[in-house]
Amino acid sequence: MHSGIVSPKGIWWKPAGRQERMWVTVALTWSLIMFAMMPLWHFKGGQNPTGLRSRVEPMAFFQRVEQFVADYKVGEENGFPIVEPPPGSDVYLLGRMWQWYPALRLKEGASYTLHISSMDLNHGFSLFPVNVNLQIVPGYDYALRIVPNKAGDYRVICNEFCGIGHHLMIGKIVVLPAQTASLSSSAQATGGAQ
Ligand SMILES: [Cu+2]
Repeated sequence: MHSGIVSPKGIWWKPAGRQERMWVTVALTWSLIMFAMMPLWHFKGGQNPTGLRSRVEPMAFFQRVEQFVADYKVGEENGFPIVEPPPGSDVYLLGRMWQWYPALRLKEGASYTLHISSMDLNHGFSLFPVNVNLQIVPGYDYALRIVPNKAGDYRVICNEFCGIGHHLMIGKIVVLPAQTASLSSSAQATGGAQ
């Protein structure tokens, strides 16, 4: 019978063969490279979020979103507001079962502070077709300083399973080319008056 206390009899240990040593060396080297990549990527990867985050009650966040929509709404699509905030402003995006609210229209080359939060449960923000992924957690205002660098039609897809309508949870962000005349000047005027 084998026991962890009694040492086994006979020659039970042989030095590793050439192939085994080679593969252990390969695996060890690779794991050390990957280990070094973690801190390296933190400093060189250029992918870290800007780290502006704070706690917020879902209803308080909802009110900010509603104010944002009222201030900068420029149109509607199937009853869904399209919002074009002026460059430099705070932009709000709300995730809830099962939509991203509202649709955003941003300008290429302009900088914004994008606030994202959830009303109900965890959602995943992924920006298609570029590779941006964030966890959206209720109770937290997750803010990012962003500069859209390429005009186009983007989709926000929820990548965290959130129920029966999860696959329908698709939002819209349109980035207008830098030279386009802004539609928000009138919205800004009404926003300022409120
Ligand atoms: Cu979701």
